[in-house]
Amino acid sequence: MIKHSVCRLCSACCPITVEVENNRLMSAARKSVRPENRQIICPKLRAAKDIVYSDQRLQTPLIREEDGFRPAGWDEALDRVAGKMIGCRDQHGPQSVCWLRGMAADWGLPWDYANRLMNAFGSPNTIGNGSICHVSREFAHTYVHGALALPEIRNARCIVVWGKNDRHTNPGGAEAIYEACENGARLIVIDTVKTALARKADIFLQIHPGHDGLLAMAWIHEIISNDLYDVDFVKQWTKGFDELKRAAAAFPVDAVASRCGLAPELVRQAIDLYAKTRPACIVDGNGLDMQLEVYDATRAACMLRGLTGNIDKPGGDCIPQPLTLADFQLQDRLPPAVAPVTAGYPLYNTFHHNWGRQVQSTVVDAILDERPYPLKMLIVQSGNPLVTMMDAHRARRAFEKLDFLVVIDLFMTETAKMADVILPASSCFEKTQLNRAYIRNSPVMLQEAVIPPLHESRPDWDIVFDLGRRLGLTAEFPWQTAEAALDDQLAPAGITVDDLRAHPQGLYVNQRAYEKYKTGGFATPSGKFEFYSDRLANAGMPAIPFENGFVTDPISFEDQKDQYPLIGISGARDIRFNNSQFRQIPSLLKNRFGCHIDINAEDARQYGVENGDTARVSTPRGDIVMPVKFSAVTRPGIIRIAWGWGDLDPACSLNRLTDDHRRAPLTGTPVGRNFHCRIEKVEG
Ligand SMILES: Nc1nc2c(c(=O)[nH]1)N[C@H]1C(S)=C(S)[C@@H](COP(=O)(O)OP(=O)(O)OC[C@H]3O[C@@H](n4cnc5c(=O)[nH]c(N)nc54)[C@H](O)[C@@H]3O)O[C@H]1N2
Ligand SMILES: Nc1nc2c(c(=O)[nH]1)N[C@H]1C(S)=C(S)[C@@H](COP(=O)(O)OP(=O)(O)OC[C@H]3O[C@@H](n4cnc5c(=O)[nH]c(N)nc54)[C@H](O)[C@@H]3O)O[C@H]1N2
Ligand code: SF4
Ligand SMILES: [Mo]
Repeated sequence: MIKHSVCRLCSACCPITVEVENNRLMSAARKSVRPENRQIICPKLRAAKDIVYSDQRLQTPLIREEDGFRPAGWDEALDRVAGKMIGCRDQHGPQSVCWLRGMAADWGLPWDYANRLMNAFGSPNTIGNGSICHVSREFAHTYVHGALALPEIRNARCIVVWGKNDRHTNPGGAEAIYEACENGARLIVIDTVKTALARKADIFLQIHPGHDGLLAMAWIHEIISNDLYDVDFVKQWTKGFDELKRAAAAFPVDAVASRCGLAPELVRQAIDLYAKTRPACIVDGNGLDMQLEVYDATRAACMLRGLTGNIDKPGGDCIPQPLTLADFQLQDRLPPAVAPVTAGYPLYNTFHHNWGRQVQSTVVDAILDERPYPLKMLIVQSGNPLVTMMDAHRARRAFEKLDFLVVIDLFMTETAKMADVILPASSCFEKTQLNRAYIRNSPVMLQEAVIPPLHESRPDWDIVFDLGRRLGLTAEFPWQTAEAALDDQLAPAGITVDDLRAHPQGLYVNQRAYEKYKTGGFATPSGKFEFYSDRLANAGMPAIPFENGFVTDPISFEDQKDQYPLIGISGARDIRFNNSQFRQIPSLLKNRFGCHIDINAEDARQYGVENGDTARVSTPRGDIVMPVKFSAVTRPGIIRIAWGWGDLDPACSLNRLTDDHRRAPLTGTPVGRNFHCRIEKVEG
């Protein structure tokens, strides 16, 4: 039987068909509008069966004893967790218990469940990892044009891909780019690495890492000073043009290009192409997210959409039409006196009333340094922070200091190994939920349970609801099925799970509309496209990006570059894996292919390493050991290091090198992606 669903093996959330026989998943395929021979194959999805039926999956709850883990039943395991939560609350206050979510939790409808549980329990500390993922960028979009804009790539005539590598991270997006280019669209890629997309680009700006904010301001300046902007749109629909013009004047192309390692002429060509081709869209990505200047850099890039009038136009950057949903979080149940541990980072507490608090680094601060107060118990759901957080050694020290650690996962990760209780979660093919990607815009598509939960595993919603009831919150968690909860959440949108099931290709709740600002304005305080933000100014933050200039050292450990002369960049994301996941799947692991350091032959000569050698890379935080491979993907002076390998081999765990100390003041984003380092050959 063929079933329709959405894949959540990674955050791309692709629509898929799944072949099921006798409740067994046989195969799965991504739906694509491209002819079969031009589709991008996703190896993760192709390995769905290997992942789901892996003998490495956690099968029962596990409880730690003196001599290791023993299998336990759900009643015992959940009662143990609930008992510890209540014990911690009695002894240290409810805020000492923290729920930490990773990216596999999705930011969709289930997002509210853990918040609901923790708010009713009394702790403000339901924390996500958005400060290093896309959420700071989403804040920037929201402050400028009211919502995260969705580029309508297929209809664009010019596409700017800025710090995003869809060929490996979002095959549907990459296919749209290829299709648009085949139909004559022009492609500009801004990346530190010569990616597959960069090789296809009409113009490739191989930018020095961490300097994108400078470049965006130079684009703004050049577009304004050459009168390439959309005068009507700017006059009618924007706020703060004169202030922006003044601030951007400090970023002339020649000076900026030199700091970014780019030829000024090439930068001018790119600006000219973008500004003179309509419609044009900007596809921004995680290359911008893990930077010190993430917020202002992405804000500046967003402003280009308004300057050129490409916002909310067909083939431009469209404002989504999200579903109206019931708020499930029970925020009013929180005692107001206790601030969350993220309180020091203003945007993550003030931005969005039910979506903030995503500075996971503050969890480590609170455990280790007891600031602003100690956290004693952590429940980690859908994340593997000991591999994926910056400064892995520091994160480990924090986890060692905890009184009690619970991990909800499918596999025995480096994080799960430290747990007191492990709860086995069902995979994305075994649970029904509605992802963030589909509450944001139509068509709305349901992620369906296509097979029943394997072994003793349970879907995350079921684990949270059951735990809630064991904490005495029976009225708050009345639902016995995912569908019952989803229907209550969807009620204000006027749709039900059954409606979604009746539309496996997607349900249009809102018919696609453009230039919606003409009737409703932008969802900003002024209703305008905001170059200037009163909201930020009132909070004492830069109202215009970089109005106080650009930092001189956006790369970690720049002050120690005498000892650490190279720049390491953390990547690449490999289409076979998702962050730290899937190295235990032999059909994807392929003899560790991809676990290497890309180094330029020139640098290799200078530092005495040969192709195929094993090398040690070190920073002030730690070191890793990996094979080196000669490649021309980076410029001399920059090496690219594979990441996410820490479960397979802790010696290859890239985040042993990264820094969690220096962070963006507004968003708490650590400057982890780019760092100074050194390399040396390991003998023998
Ligand atoms: N150096 C470096 N560090 C980075 C990044 C980088 O580029 N470089 N990227 C950063 C980014 S953007 C992110 S989002 C983070 C990601 O960091 P994490 O959120 O830690 O992501 P994953 O490594 O994907 O871990 C997800 C875990 O959830 C489990 N899991 C999968 N599906 C489910 C499920 O349905 N339920 C439950 N309960 N568990 C499930 C998986 O087995 C896995 O252990 O890493 C960040 N860290
Ligand atoms: N296969 C696979 N898919 C994934 C993931 C995965 O690990 N594997 N992870 C998922 C997650 S959590 C996320 S957040 C998304 C992220 O997906 P993307 O947004 O595509 O992010 P990345 O691939 O990390 O980085 C994008 C590009 O930024 C470049 N870059 C690095 N530093 C800089 C810089 O300073 N400036 C510029 N301009 N570019 C820079 C990198 O070289 C890379 O080509 O992918 C998701 N999908
Ligand atoms: S890219 Fe692959 S793993 Fe990610 S959602 Fe799409 S099909 Fe699934
Ligand atoms: Mo992410």
